[in-house]
Amino acid sequence: MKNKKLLLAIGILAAFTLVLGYLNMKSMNTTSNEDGTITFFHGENTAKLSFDEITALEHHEFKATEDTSTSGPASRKFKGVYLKDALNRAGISDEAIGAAKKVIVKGLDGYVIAMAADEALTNKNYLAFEKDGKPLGTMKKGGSGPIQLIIAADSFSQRWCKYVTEVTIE
Ligand SMILES: Nc1nc2c(c(=O)[nH]1)N[C@H]1C(S)=C(S)[C@@H](COP(=O)(O)O)O[C@H]1N2
Ligand SMILES: [Mo]
Repeated sequence: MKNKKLLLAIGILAAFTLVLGYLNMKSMNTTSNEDGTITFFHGENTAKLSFDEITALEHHEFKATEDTSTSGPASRKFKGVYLKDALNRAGISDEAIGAAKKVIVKGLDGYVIAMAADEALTNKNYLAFEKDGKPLGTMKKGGSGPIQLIIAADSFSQRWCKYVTEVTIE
C-alpha cells in the first residue's frame, strides 16, 4: 500500500517533469531560428529582415578586440553593416532612435544587452557577419552568428550579443 502511493507520487512527478520540459522546449526558438533573420520591434510596428536583406546593406570592415571565455583578448578583422543602417532599413528613422530610451538586442539563447539611443546612432556599432574572412557560424556549430552585434567600444566584449534574433526600440 505504502509502495503504491510512493510509485504513484513518482509517476506524477515524472509526468510533470516531462510536460514542463516539453513546454520549455517549445517556448525556445519561437521568434527565430538559426538563419540570421532579425525581428525589429518599435512600438506597434514589427519588421523582419532576412540575413540576405541585412548583408545587402553597405559593408564595413573594422578591427575590434574580441575577448571570450575560451580565448584571451585578440584583435580580429570583422565585416558587417552599421546597426543604424539596419534599423533604418527596418523603417526606424534616426529621429525615432534618438527619441528612444534604449535599444535592446537579444540573442537566440535569451542573452539580452541594452544600448543608449546615442550608442545606437554611432557608426561604431555593427551587425557583423564575418570574422577574419569567414562567416561567424551558428550557435549549433559553435559560432557566434550568423549575426553578432559588435559594440567596438566595449573592450571586454560582454555586450557583443551573439546570435542576434531581436532588436527592440523602447
Ligand atoms: N548571445 C550571447 N551573447 C553573448 C554572451 C552570451 O552568453 N550569449 N556572453 C557575452 C560575454 S559575457 C562575453 S565575454 C562574450 C564572449 O562570450 P563567450 O566566451 O561565451 O563566447 O560574448 C558576450 N555575448
Ligand atoms: Mo564575459
